[in-house]
Amino acid sequence: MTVLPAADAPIPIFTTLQELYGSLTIAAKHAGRWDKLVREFETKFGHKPTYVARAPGRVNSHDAGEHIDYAHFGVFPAAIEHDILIACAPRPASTATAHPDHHPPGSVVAENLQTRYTRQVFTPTRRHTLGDDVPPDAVRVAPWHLDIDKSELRWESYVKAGYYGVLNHFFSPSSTCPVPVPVDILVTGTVPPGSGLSSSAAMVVSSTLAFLAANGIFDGENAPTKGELVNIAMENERRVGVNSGGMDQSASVIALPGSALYVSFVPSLHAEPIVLPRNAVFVCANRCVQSARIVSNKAESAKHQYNLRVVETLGAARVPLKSSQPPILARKSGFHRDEQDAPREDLAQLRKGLEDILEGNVLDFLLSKVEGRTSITLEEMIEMSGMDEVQFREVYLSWVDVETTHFELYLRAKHVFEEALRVLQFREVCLGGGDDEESKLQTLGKLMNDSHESCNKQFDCSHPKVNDLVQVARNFGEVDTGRGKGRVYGSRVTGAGWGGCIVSLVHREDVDAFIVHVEKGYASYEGMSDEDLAGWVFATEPGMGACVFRCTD
Ligand code: NG1
Repeated sequence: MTVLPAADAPIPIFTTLQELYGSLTIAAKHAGRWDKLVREFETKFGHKPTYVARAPGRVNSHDAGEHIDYAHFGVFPAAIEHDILIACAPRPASTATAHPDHHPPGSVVAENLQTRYTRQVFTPTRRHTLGDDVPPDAVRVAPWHLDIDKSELRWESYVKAGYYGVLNHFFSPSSTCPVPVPVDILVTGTVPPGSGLSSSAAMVVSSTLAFLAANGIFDGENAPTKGELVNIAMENERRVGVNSGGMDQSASVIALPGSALYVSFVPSLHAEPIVLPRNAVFVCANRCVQSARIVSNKAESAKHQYNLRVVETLGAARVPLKSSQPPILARKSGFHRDEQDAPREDLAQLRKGLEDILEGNVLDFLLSKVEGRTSITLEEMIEMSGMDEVQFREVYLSWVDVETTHFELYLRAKHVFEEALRVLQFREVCLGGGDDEESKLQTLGKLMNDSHESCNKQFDCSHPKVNDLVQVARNFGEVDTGRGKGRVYGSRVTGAGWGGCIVSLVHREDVDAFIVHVEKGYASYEGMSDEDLAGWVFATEPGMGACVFRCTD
């Protein structure tokens, strides 16, 4: 039997929850939500769903690899059990009378099980970008368009973002699919929004899958592979204003139960499932405030947080080009290009290159010439880049909204290279057969702690409250569990940061005690019900990536 590389495998289609979750126990835990979703769909729309699309959130795992995916360095995420489910079906002509105005081809009626999210109805149109005198044919073949309101965070924007890619990839005039069908969808989810656990990618991936399924694309030859779905989902996510890397989409789509994924982006997307040490359990704890990236990509904070880091990181990669520094600094962009025949990245060479950079004084080039500060002004950055201002603005600033007087290239680059090296070390420890389990866990924990220090001090993407939570988690190492000192090996912020979740590496036998310790020790959890706490602090095993469930009677 030929084993397909993980990214080339087809999107799985299941008809039982046990197969889907890979475990009867987990399936039983979730069966109630699935039943409710299917029942509510019928109540709301008057017909049954044909498919449920599922996409999980992500923890960056097990763990090093924060803020390096958009610089095209490999990352090490895993999918979590928390997921977004979207029940969907083509709207039968017989129910058109229920929605008389909403039955044109491709129209969508979108509902959410959370009552605070209201029903949304929208229809894509073809939008040309030519002048006023447009021949009718030009409109017919123009790209599909959906209005996405980027001025505020709206739940349906993620649904529309997923649909956008389906329309433009599968319903182009040259494609074999004629016109999109009208679709009804119902959304529910358990990924806490804005927590660094990738709720946005899970929404976009599941929406993409739902529209593919409702349009019968899984029934034909056009069904995308997992890798293709990642690329479509990444493009889709950019429609909501985030120029993110591909880590979240890769984990959400390609993940396999029991493994984390080493995802590399150069020369093209490649995912390698890697089994973690047997006793390694990762526990997420939420600082109870949403991550800045999520609430902000269109609003204030992204301008001086996530999006600014993207510009600083790309700028740091660009600047040394002028001074003919090692080509490793010039990571190839656009990893989604299909370069299947290109040789895989040589990780030993990459590691050696990173070590050389970090040991030498290559990065000093990025330091400010002004005594006492490391950051540089825009003018200085343009000057160092060797580009003229118009060119520089076009390449680095025209597509992103940033607000700053200074750019911190040196510290950001140092974080990126050190973090990229930690990911390779993390991967090697997991793969290495030699060491005993305990010393493996200790090494992984140290890498996580180092990663947190770097996120906090060099990348400036932590938060005082997140640091408090990390400290509470690490203090478990001083607690007597009755079996000796608590075995927490490392703790760090996960995801974009500036709030959100931390993730801790804990010995399997100590997980329950660790959770109690964190729940009691972190001041913001005081007075919360057990049910709420269960949503804020939870252990997670690497879970299954996105899939489609075919509903049968
Ligand atoms: P979260 O915080 O889960 O949204 C974001 C980016 C990732 C990656 C991390 C930082 C999105 C969808 N995801 O993750 O690509 O850059 O931050 O490592 O924006």
